[in-house]
Amino acid sequence: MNNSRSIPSLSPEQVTFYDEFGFVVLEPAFTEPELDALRRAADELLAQSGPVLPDNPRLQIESEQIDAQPVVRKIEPIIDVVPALGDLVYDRRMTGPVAQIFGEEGFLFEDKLNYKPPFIGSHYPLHQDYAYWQEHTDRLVTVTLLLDDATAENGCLRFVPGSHKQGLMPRDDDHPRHIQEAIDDPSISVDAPGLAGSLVIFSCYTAHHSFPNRTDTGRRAILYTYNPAVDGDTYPIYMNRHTQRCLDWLSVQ
Ligand SMILES: O=C(O)CCC(=O)C(=O)O
Repeated sequence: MNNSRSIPSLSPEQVTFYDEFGFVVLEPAFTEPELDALRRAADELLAQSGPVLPDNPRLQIESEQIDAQPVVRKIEPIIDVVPALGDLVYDRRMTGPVAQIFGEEGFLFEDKLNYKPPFIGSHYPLHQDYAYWQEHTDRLVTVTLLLDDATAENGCLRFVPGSHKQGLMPRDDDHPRHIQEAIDDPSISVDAPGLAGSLVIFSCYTAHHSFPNRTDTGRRAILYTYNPAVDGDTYPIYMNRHTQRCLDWLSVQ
């Protein structure tokens, strides 16, 4: 764990940008050897998360297959599977910007790794994460660490600038968490590309989505969401329940 406080977090301009638009992309904060180690951790996570079956509670699976094989879209939670992913949670490069935004330290709230695989990586419809988390504090901030370059072509995150100031937006009748189709207009959101090692930080109210990945390389990203320390360490109750369900499922395979 790297808790050095000398690492600069957000500049005044980045704070202003985040306050105004609800997201900010930071220059790469991780070196190539560190990224390689994390990419290996992402591979190990895939290998250790159990069979790629639709009822594996740790996995989301792409609807398209590659060579008639199912392909993982997302794994959640992740920190109990690979120690290097647990070590990253309180790395100051992840938590420094969050502490600056909260004005106090944060606790991990949720952890996941999105794979966005080559050729078949699917889109994410426009949504606000808080729609999923309404029974919790709404002071939640997600730090996305890009393991690969994220581009418009491979389906980088896209945000609706300023949407974090609007509260929860009207949602689809068919899907209680997706923002109404009428609002799901690509022209209201902007690409947030970044080089591998960059951090993409956004509020739980910032509406976001991503387009499919039709390129020949994956676009992996680790997403850790934090809550302010004043709201307590909810992970042992909220997320560990899900972790236990994943472990129980695996134990009977
Ligand atoms: O990785 C992406 O493209 C979107 C991620 C996202 O919106 C989510 O996991 O909630």
